[in-house]
Amino acid sequence: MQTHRRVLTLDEFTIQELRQFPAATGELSGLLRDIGLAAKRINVEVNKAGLVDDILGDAGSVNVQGEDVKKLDLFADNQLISVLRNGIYCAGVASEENDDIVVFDDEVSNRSKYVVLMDPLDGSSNIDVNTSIGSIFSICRRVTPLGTPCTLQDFLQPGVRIVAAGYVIYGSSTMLVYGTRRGVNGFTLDPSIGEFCLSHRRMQCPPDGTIYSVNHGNYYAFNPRVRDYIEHCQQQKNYTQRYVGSMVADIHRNLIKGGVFLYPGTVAKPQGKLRLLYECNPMAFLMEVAGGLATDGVRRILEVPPTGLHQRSPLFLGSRSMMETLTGMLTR
Ligand code: AHM
Repeated sequence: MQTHRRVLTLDEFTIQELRQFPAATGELSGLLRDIGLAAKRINVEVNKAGLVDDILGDAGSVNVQGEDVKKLDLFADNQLISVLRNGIYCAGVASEENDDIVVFDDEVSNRSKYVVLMDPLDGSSNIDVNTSIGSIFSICRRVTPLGTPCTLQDFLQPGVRIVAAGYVIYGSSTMLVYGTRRGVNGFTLDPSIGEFCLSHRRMQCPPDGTIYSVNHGNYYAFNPRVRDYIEHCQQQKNYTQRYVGSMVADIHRNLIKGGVFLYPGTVAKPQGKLRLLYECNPMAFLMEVAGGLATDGVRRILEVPPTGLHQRSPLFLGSRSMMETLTGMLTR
């Protein structure tokens, strides 16, 4: 008789991991469970886009980055904040959608040792055209004393201090990918039971690849070294260019298939577009744990000292061997 391998849900997986560390308190697992719950709620709304009038389109405001805020951006932000606020594992949140940190200043939250940094809905300019979008998060241990409200200091930590990071991709299927220093694992949402189930165990970015992902429309605004690298890619017979314009989708593909993702600075925007704390750091953390590399062109992304919540950074990340060629060309 054929026996079916039983798949592990996200909760079962985090509990199994916990069992290997009897001293662990389970707070990080609890936080991941909360984020998974918010992701499922966001997924339901994302899937309704196109059917329900009041989901698509602009919310009519501009965020701190100067970008149009979409209604789904706000929905995702509210869901994540409310789940984390109602939980018992998070002291506060920094979100791309909010100017300032959100401090959950109550007795229980003040005792929580973690803070969460997030881009609730990345690639939101793609919502209206039914293209993959994502949520990105990282979790840091706070540096201020437990029992007090968290402060900005807890959020302005370099990426090397990240404890866990991940993303949710709302694509042809919905996946939650998260990593701790022990490894990166991917969970696919099984809509029949409403659970994220382990589908990609111990994800490793192939050491080499053939995909390069960059917005060619900015080619003439890039510095000559970046252009040289793009030309180098064009000259490789087996290379192919893929760019969705939704970093979660672009990086998820490259993580699985091997490749590099570039969002360099331009003449007008030397620091590029992506935010260090909400986008670059979590993706760099995952990529490094999965065996890849991530830099701002010169420095390891995870070592860049944050000076402001919404600071931007150029980003280059992906397969180790391609990244070595790229950084060699950028720094020669
Ligand atoms: P958005 O959330 O406002 O859409 O911006 C973030 C996105 C990233 O996901 C993506 O990599 C980048 O912006 C694409 O920018 P561009 O259109 O300049 O290539």
